[in-house]
Amino acid sequence: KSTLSYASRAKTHRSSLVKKLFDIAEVKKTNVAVSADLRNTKDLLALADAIGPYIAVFKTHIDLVSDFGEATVAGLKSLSVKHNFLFFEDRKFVDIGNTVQQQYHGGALRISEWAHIVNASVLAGEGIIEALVQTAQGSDFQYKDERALLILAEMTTKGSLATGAYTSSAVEIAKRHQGFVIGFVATRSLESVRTDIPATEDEDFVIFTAGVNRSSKGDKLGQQYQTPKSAIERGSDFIIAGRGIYASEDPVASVKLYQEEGWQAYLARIGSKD
Ligand code: UP6
Repeated sequence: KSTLSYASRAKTHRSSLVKKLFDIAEVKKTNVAVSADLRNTKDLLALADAIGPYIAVFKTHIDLVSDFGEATVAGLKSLSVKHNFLFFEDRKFVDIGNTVQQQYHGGALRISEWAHIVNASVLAGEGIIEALVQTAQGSDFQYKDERALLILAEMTTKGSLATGAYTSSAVEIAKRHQGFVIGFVATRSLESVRTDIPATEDEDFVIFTAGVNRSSKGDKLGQQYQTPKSAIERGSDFIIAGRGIYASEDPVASVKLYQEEGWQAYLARIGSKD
């Protein structure tokens, strides 16, 4: 896990999108990524506007939005400018290369046009990552250097099969595609995962951790939570919280508590006092 500040990591990181992400974290003093799992445009935009000042990343499952359309995209884009946060579409691409290219770029949801960050499983092997890299680095791709990919290296659910050989393959594949691949969705730092590929000098993977909740241990469908403090101590760089924030009585009060706990744990990790 990194004991460097977001600011110093921003200076050396090879991804311009990560530089932007770390700058946002530093300026707004937040490592919160809200998981905005809401089902219509009005609720989604209202949440983004209310909690926008306190988050670094707004994570969506855009296929939950029943009235998704131009107004959704335009509304989200203008709020991300107003409040300075990035979008992460939690699409968990998992299919063959030819299919994921079309799911990412174009299609009904036009993910590549608005989502700064997306993620993919490596269940299908390295080809899925190569396919997404190919699209994002294609000559007709307008958002070059403004897009990035996280590899889903672990999952938070009970009995998850994303462990062991799967997780080490995820790390190896990420090492081979540093640049567009900026890191992982994982419950902890993956530095201790052994692979045959030595770390490059500027290797600096970003860890996004789902399954974060301040007051619950899990749900009835196998979700397992850790606290913001535990996640950051274990090497998470950005904590993803959904129901803990948006389903609470007062999402603004709630996001501020996640922000404070996440930030204090980060300061403790880098050995800073304020
Ligand atoms: N998510 C997990 N666990 C994973 C990967 N992703 O919970 O291993 C996602 C879910 C959901 C969010 O798809 O959008 O993180 C968690 O929401 P919650 O905080 O309401 O449980």
